[in-house]
Amino acid sequence: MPNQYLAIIPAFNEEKSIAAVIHNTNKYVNQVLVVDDQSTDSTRKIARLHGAIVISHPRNKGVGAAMRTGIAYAKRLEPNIVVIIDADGQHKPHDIPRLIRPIIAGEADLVLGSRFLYGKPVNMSQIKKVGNILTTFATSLLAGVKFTDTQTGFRAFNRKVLLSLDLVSDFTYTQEMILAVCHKGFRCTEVAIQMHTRRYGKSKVASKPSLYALKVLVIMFSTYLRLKIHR
Ligand SMILES: Nc1nc2c(ncn2[C@@H]2O[C@H](COP(=O)(O)OP(=O)(O)O)[C@@H](O)[C@H]2O)c(=O)[nH]1
Ligand SMILES: [Mg+2]
Repeated sequence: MPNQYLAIIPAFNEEKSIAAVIHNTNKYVNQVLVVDDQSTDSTRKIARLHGAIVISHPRNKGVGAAMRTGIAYAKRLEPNIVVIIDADGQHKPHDIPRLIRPIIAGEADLVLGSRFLYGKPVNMSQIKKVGNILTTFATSLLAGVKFTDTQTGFRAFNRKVLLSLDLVSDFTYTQEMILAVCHKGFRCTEVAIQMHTRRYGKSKVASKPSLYALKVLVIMFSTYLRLKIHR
């Protein structure tokens, strides 16, 4: 798939939102890849019906493991740009052109869609905001680059970043990917995006903010040590 754009969508029980996300994402990319984790609803079936390539794990492994699967598949396709977008409708596919613009312009290798670039999002709970600010502060410190939102699942990167990725955490990929990409000297930037309130289904990854923060801190520090050791 030379010169093309691929979207990776991690999905778990998103039958009410996945169709619109795939349909609208398809306007901006050549192929959509959905990584499902044994959803117990019709997510898989709906994703296939809407023309996505669907990979399904035999059991639920977590969004980090799903991203690893998606990246392994993407490496075989070697697209020019990979876009990651959530299946729950919280990101708007019409922001994709703005998200990938710095990559196309040759100004960045990884672009993060930040919900905090111009102030705090209004539709995020107070506890999630505090957790995000703390984990973003710690990630920025370890990465040596100032970010405003390292938890975002809306991001894009070029083929060089794709081929360099070697993620290990099952729980989440968001901070680990940033640390690895910065460590390798790639250029990272942020563009402002709006995050919309979930209309269907339930938040899973950060549904328990204190447990989320704890798991993320473990991932961040183990990633940091791993990168330092393998320098
Ligand atoms: N494949 C896979 N996707 C997941 C899993 N947990 C969440 N997701 C997807 O990852 C994205 C972000 O998850 P969500 O729970 O909304 O995260 P939050 O908004 O940070 O609370 C959504 O598209 C979910 O469907 C999982 O265990 N496996
Ligand atoms: Mg969400």
